[in-house]
Amino acid sequence: FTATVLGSPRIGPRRELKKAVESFWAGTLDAPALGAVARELRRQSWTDLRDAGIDSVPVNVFSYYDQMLDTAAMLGALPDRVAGESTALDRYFAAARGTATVTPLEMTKWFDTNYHYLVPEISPSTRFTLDPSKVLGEVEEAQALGIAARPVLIGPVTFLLLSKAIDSESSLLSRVGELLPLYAELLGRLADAGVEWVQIDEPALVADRTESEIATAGEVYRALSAIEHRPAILLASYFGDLGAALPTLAKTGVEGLAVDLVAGDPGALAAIPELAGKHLVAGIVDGRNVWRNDLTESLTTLETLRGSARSIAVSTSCSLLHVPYSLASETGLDDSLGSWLAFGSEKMREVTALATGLLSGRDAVAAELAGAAAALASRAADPRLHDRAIRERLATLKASDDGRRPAAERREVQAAVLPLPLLPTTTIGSYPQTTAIRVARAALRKGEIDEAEYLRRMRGEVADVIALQERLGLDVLVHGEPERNDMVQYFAEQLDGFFATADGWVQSYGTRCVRPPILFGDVRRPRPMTVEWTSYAQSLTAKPVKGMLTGPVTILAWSFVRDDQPLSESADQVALAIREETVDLEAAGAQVVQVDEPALRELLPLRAADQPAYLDWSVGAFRLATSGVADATAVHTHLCYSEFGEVIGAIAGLDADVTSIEAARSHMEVLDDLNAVGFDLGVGPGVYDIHSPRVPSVGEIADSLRAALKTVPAERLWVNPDCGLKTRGRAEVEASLHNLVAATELVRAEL
Ligand code: THG
Ligand code: ZN
Repeated sequence: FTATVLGSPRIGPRRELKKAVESFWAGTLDAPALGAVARELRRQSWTDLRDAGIDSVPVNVFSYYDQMLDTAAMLGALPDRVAGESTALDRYFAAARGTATVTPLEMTKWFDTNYHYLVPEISPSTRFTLDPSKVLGEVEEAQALGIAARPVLIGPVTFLLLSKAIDSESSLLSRVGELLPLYAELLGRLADAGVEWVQIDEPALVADRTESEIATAGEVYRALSAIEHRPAILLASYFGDLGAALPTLAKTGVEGLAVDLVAGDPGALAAIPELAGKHLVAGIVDGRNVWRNDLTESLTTLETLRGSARSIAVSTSCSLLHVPYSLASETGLDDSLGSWLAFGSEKMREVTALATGLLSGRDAVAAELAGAAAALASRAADPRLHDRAIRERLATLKASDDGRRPAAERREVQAAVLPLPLLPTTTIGSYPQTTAIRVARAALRKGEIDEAEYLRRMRGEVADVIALQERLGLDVLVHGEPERNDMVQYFAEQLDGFFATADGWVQSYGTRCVRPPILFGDVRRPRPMTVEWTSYAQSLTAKPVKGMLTGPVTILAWSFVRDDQPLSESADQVALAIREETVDLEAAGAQVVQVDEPALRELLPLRAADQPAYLDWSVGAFRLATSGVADATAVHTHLCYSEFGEVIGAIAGLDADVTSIEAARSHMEVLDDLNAVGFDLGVGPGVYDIHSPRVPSVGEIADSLRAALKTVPAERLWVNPDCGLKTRGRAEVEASLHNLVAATELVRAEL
């Protein structure tokens, strides 16, 4: 084959799958009807690819929830606790999202993307068995439509490396021998079905791996390629370079290798003599970002690779799961911005144009090359990408800013201007997005109410949340963020340099989607973004109200970013805008300003060698964003997604006066980790898990606090839930916070 993609989005161009699955959960759609929606989405996706000229179409990339969960189901590795559910689909969804009695699998980030996968649990009692029905079913369905189907599997190495070992200390990779016969049987079944190529994904091999892990991967693919009755194997990697694993894998008998030429280095391929016998699937169209491809430059790269491999197919760098379906629905784009972009459907056509150019010469695609070149030229020349004033201000500021005075000095000043009790209580920022809020937002969108009426209703919500917090007796209040949908979208809508899409949905996990804004130009804050809300809330209470902002790293992590300058430069520009906002909040009377960085961990590079530079610029951007306020103003931050690991040292580097952090599920262990890196600032370890609807008792919150006090002196300890409350119901929140305040009073009395 000559043109392909490594995978496709599956949620549906108008999020049809989300709606169908949620209806199934609600009991208003039955399983056969859900199956019909899914089948139609697959048909549409495959025929779109074929019609764009893709001559090998990935199948088995559809999923009702997640591809790792699908793989666990295929290998008989769903946890025992779902066995009681009555159908396979019920067992599948029970593992994904739990039931009244079953806890779901954990969810975590898929490499350095904003997609989350479910973490399979493998215990010594797990007996792997093959259930090939999903993949064989999709192959048959595609073949019936006359589609050249290439089934995609997650490979055994990645499956085990990304799973969680239960009741065992040894590496799960040692169990790969149990999976090999299952993959072997599956390859035979696929060959029986007439499949020519199978794609086996091993993205785990682009992260740092030990020699022994790489050796195991080599053995696995030597064994699988030694099987006689099987399709040709395309071993796929993405999100980076295979590095040391590349020569090992190239020496195995797999027929094809898919490599990421966007995140990885095409130069590394020339040094591998074994590639000469293989089909190289060159991932040169970025599957993670939305910029139109520089087709001329890509063709040059592809032409230089021609000598290294037996044959070359053009592809995306990774699955198109990570970009929206199509530009067609984005009507709010100006002509130039529109011409710079490529979403999923446009990327398919870039792939086929490059394949044609490579096969038949540049003249065959002259119009496509000229179109891309014109778009690139227009982008490079656009004044919105080069704001002299912003760049000069940033340079001056960076040269002159010496950051804040030492934390201990700040603490004294802050305690004098804002006396607080020991163990101050607060919440992270958001309160439940009530039905009234959603109704008002929908009515505004449909033009049923005007902006003034919308604002009036949102101010009513703020007043309710302030009254609630006063009734509960919390110490530092928030306005509750009723006016924000997604926090990143909210800021992007107000900053120059960002485009907020109308319909650019990307799956985040399960049926949940986000619309990442597009950072295309230099960032400027035309006017204050949050000051009116905070000031209004402050006018209703004598207690301090926190200003609530999102930090530069998180804004970038959840956006499509510029590819024409280093991410660190974009981060500094966003930091400058946030800094201006903190200064305005302070001028309006805010004594506490919170700048959240929940995604600090997410952008961490996959390879250790690249991590120090990232931590340096990301921490630098946060400090730039927060060092504009006076010593008397307390800077708070909030981090979530428990596994802090390599970023724990950076948390101290942020130098925030108070850090609230997810800790409830890790039983306060994170506090020991913070101590170990010398962290001595204020800390609010989440005292209960907001991801569950359960109301924590006074006793258990008090126990959490007593546990925290073993590691953190009372003078530095804050009391808060472990994340924002927007996904929770009003009644649970009220009951939980009531207990939080009661527990705090109990423990204060013991001090
Ligand atoms: N915003 C963005 N990215 C994120 C999060 C976020 N990535 C990590 C984490 N939080 C993912 N969590 C969620 C949680 C809920 C939803 C999406 C991602 C969600 N989405 C709505 C849906 O799919 O129905 C749509 C939301 C909207 O209308 O904007 O509920 O917080 N960027
Ligand atoms: Zn959080």
